Amino acid sequence: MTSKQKIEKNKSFHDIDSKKSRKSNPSINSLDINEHLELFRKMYLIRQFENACGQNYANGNIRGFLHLYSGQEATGVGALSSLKDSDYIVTHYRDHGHALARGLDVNRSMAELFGKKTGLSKGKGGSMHLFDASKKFMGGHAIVGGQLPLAAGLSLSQQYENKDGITICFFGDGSTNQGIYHETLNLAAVWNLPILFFLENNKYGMGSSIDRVRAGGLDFFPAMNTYEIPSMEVDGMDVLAVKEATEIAREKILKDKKPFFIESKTFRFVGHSYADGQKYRNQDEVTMWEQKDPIIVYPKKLIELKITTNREINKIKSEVDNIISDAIKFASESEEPSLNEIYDDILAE
Ligand SMILES: Cc1ncc(C[n+]2csc(CCOP(=O)(O)OP(=O)(O)O)c2C)c(N)n1
Ligand SMILES: [Mg+2]
Repeated sequence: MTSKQKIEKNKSFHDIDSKKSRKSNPSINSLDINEHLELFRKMYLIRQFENACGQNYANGNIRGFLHLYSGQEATGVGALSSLKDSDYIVTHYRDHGHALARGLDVNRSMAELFGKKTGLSKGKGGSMHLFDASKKFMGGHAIVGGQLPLAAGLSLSQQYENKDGITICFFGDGSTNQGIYHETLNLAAVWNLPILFFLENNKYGMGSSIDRVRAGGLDFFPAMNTYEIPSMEVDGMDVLAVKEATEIAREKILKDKKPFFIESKTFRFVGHSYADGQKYRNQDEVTMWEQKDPIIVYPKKLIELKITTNREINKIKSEVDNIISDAIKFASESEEPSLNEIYDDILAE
């Protein structure tokens, strides 16, 4: 039985045996080689983008806060690969991975981090505010949990205007102790909004481990019973599992006309932000999660199964490395925003 059938069989999505779904190999044969390579390409693009951001932060080209997505690539790429052009995306401040997975321009993303005029938000938003309405990518939000009601509003517009599509809202475990999290879940359930709540549970909110700050255990998805929102857990280090889970969730949302909740168990390999000594976790834990690194594990599996070759993987890597070098060049050579524009695009009521 495939994991999809297994999930369908469950009346309640809360019953899913997470251990089995983690071990299962969801749909490796249901994708063709190009789809596999595209998933790998996107994950590798994100990792290299983040590595380049780290270097350019250290040398002063990028300023302000910098939160890297390294380690969580399978989650962002898996989820966004199952969405359609008609779907809205709203996310938190750890947003570079989602932006690149959605296909936002790499040069303009990097230029935004460099604070340049050519950036996605004209250089005035920076790392936490990547935005591209033409791709229905509605930010990049710095206030923890602040994106949840915005996403609910977008999904309400889809419902009200009878538009095709759903809204996906990414958020971290840290936002689940914000009042607005519970308010949004409640209202979305009451109004039957076409929204996919997508929790990236990386076990830490800054230096706070969830077992220190959460009542009710390490799993968040069972609590969705309270809101009567169907939910499921997925291995966030397995791009295929996340892709499949999101596909199922999207179909369910549109068919049943109800919200859905996915909890993706993942891990950030780096500190909360660039300047984080990580004294709150030990190296053994990091090393354990690094064994699941999707940038290593996924191509290894594809090569073992003879779906692709080492040569093909290396070719993708060198193409991506060139894209990143070009993006750094583009960002470095772009102009700063002019002082005359400082008050443009600002709305205060
Ligand atoms: C309302 C609010 N409170 C506090 C902060 C400071 N802050 C920034 S990130 C963060 C932790 C969020 O953790 P989580 O949601 O788990 O996301 P992760 O960093 O793990 O991706 C906090 C407390 C903030 N930005 N907004
Ligand atoms: Mg977290």
